Amino acid sequence: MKTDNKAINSMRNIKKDGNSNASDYNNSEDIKRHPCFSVEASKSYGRIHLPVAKSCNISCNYCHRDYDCPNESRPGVTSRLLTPEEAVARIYEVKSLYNEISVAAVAGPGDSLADPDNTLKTFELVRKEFPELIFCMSTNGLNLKENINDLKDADVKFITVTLNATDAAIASKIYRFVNYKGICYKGNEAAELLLEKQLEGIRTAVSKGLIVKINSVLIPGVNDKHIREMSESIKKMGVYLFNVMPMIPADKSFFQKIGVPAATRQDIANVTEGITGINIMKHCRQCRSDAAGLLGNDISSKLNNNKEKDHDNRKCCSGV
Ligand code: CLF
Ligand code: SF4
Repeated sequence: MKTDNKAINSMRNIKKDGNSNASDYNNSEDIKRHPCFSVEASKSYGRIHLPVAKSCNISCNYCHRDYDCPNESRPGVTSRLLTPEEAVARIYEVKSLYNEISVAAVAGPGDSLADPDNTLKTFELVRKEFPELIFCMSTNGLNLKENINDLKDADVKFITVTLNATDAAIASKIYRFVNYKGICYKGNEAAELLLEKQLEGIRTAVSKGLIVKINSVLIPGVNDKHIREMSESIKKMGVYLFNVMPMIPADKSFFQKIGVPAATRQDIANVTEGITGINIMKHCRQCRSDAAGLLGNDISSKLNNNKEKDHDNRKCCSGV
């Protein structure tokens, strides 16, 4: 299978560059069972998202926190938060409906590392009950570097970072604020800080042997002309997979209010055409933060999930 051979070759090349560790072989085996990293795997293996991450620490202009994080999750649906203990029970519930679950992930509804304790506790509890599951996590990257060792210790193998620009001037049009260690940054300062932390986090994750995917939200008129340049940068960092997703501005988000249009699948095809040297994901479903089952046959609507709206709205220093 083309993608999986590429995966193994990519791992070998990383090893040649001395940029990875002894778990590489196991990692390539894991790719063959990860439905997002292998199209072939997505036909039979499912994933479960455990919505335990309540808060967020940045403000993306396409987001409104009445909804799931659009960086990894489809906006428009509010997921019920789970405690780490409930997350374990959720896996039993999902496996009773579809047993071929290979990946357990934390992907919102806020940022997985805004308050890392719940995320790490969830992985710890799940590992005790389900030793066979591969762990995956998505994040905006702000707190990634400082949590890498804990994530490694928790046996997380796959990390997705949402990186919408590698140019701070472009990033400054995408984020309203960044709240880092209790201090609120805005404008260029926020964009530069977030970008610095994202790049440090990505490089550290790769150097520690984690398999990294970059999600980029394609925002018409904002970062669409920048995607190719980004692909060159992330290739050099050892990122394994690049997933360009169409922006679907959340209801009441800043971009929706000022009329930035949603991107289309054709826009994605146009901007990714001709990119080489990095795997391009083409089967993303922009799933919600409580998604479960096969990518092509989500069973989350069958779960005990009473859609209560109980996750935080973010607060910045100015109370935005
Ligand atoms: Fe979930 Fe993301 Fe892990 Fe997959 S989803 S945290 S890498 S287990 Fe997959 Fe869903 Fe697309 Fe994400 S289809 S939104 S890429
Ligand atoms: Fe919204 Fe935070 Fe996700 Fe950005 S990272 S889309 S602000 S939840």
